[in-house]
Amino acid sequence: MLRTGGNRVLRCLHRLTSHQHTFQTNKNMFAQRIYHLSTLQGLNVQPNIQIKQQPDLVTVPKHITQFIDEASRVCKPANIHICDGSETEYNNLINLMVQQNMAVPLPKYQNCYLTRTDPLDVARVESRTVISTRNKHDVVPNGLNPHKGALANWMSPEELENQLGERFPGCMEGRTMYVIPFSMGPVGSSLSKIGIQCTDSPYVAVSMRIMTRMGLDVLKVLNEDTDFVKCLHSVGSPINNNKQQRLWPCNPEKTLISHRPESSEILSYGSGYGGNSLLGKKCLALRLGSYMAHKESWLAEHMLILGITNPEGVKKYVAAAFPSACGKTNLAMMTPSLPGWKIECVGDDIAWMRFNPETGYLHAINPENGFFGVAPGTSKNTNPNAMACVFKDTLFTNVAATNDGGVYWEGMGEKPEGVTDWHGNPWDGKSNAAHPNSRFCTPARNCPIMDERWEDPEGVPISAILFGGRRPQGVPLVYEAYDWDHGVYIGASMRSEATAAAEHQGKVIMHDPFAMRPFVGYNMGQYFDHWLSFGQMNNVKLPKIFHVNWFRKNSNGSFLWPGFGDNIRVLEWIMKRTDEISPESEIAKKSAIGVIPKESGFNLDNINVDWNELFNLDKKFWENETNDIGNYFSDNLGNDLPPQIRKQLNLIQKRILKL
Ligand code: SAT
Ligand code: MN
Repeated sequence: MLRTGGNRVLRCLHRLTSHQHTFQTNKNMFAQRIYHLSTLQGLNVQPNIQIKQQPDLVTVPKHITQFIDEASRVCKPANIHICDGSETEYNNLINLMVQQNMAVPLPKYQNCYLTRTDPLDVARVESRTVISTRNKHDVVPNGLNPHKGALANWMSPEELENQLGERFPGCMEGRTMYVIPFSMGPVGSSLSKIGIQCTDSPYVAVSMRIMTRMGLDVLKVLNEDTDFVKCLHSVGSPINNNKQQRLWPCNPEKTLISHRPESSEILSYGSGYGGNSLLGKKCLALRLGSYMAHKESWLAEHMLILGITNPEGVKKYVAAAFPSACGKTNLAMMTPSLPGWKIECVGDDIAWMRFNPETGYLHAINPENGFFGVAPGTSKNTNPNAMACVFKDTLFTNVAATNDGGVYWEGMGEKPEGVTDWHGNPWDGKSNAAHPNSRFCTPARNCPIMDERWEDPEGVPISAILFGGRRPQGVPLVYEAYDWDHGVYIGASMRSEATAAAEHQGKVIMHDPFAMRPFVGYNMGQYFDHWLSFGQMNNVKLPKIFHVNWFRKNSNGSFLWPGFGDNIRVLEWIMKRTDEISPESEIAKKSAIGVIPKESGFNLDNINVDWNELFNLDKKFWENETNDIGNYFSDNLGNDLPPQIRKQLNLIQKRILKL
């Protein structure tokens, strides 16, 4: 039985991948169809087409209706709802979630809601995230002794077909399938990419409206030639299967987040949360994005983008890669502690960048339309701009609630009385009130410091790229690469303490090249090569590359650097360095690991820090560090490691000997 069901879906899903073929064999079946924008009941495509009359008609190109047809044929939803992205639709969906106890209104704020997920569905699941290509080597480098989960997980096309066949047939029974047309990047920009996500989760539909440009505007720009990414998502909990329905439907045992970069498809099953289900974000903008970027000579990166204006009015843009939950949102929205300085936000998580032939600069756009930020630790002190956005039009997930209709999380400020924890139980004051990976999902337009060019289809010119992570030991506050290859080495050798953004337990220091370890859509060795290749380009203004670490601790376990608004001091030094060529200057000097600031050339007005400890380079630490990095490269990349990266490692190891 299962076999038959599986085979049927195999064929259907196969057709999803090759619409050329579908078009030829089903020419008559797929006559151009006009979809009517639907209300909540939606329209029922299978088996009888019941079209609810609406005043607004949109003609959807055939290759797109084919995808919707195929998705509905396989998943068998009770209704189909084509999302128009309107406010009315958003409100209707939210009301539906409230009726179904999937969302709770937060009357203390304006248009804010709280959702609590199943405790088994709280973060990205890297162990069940796979990339499927014909050749394994297109995804997995030739490591000599690959560490499990160290780089992308590959699955063969045959195995994936089987896995999908066990999951998707009938998975939406009894549910509505929402069809979400979305654009990553401004609608119509040549840098943007279109996706169509079919999902049975209203939570995903409303979140996608916040995080992407979604709805009618996208449908209107589609034509017969529009490439789009096919995104199919199900919570994996059909209503007609007689199993007890959970308030937050999911299927943790069967979760699988799969990507087929060669046919631009994402198929995600079993999880309703975050990067597992909002498929425009990590799946499209990073995994498929990096794959496309490699082919098309651009970069899709896990980076925030910000503008810095100094007291003289000079403005520069910077992009920075840190792993998930390491403070990208805080840096992107920083309130500088130094007078006269201004930070403006372009994006907090993802940057799509390409060299602009006219300016020669690397231009970056933020493909997203909102922030899916970590709530714990966000406060009026640490990120007043985030606090200014999240109390209107925001969907909170897994934070705690207060009895006056507000929210609470660790590090938000004073502990209120009468808190309900993220499980929905009275808080005992000891366990976590909010889940460490609890989030706010809020539109970018709410942020008071959005940069005036944040939606510029040309992007903003990047002068510096920062790499960083949580490094309690050994790694100084800031250092600068000697040249492009050294900078690429610094990205490749990034490490950071694990956070709650994925399933990793404990505070282990993980290797995380370019903060892209969970997000690279192709062979990491080729990805390093791709970065190196920009160093060979003519007529380009390469950004300078830096490494930063706000998290170094002293022997008592206290942070050596105040961080947050004081990080402007580091940005000030970086901004000055983007105008200097020589590694040695009034403000900079050489070190074993890169160019570091001179104490006299760094703004320490009105703060007290232990400069020597902050910049101390310990020979033993750096010997171990570079050995670990060398082993990581051999184990996981083997002969796919570009020789230039090995050369940089050797150069640093030689310099360290002299420490
Ligand atoms: O869940 S997300 O992938 O969106 C958050 C993150 O890991 O950065
Ligand atoms: Mn992220």
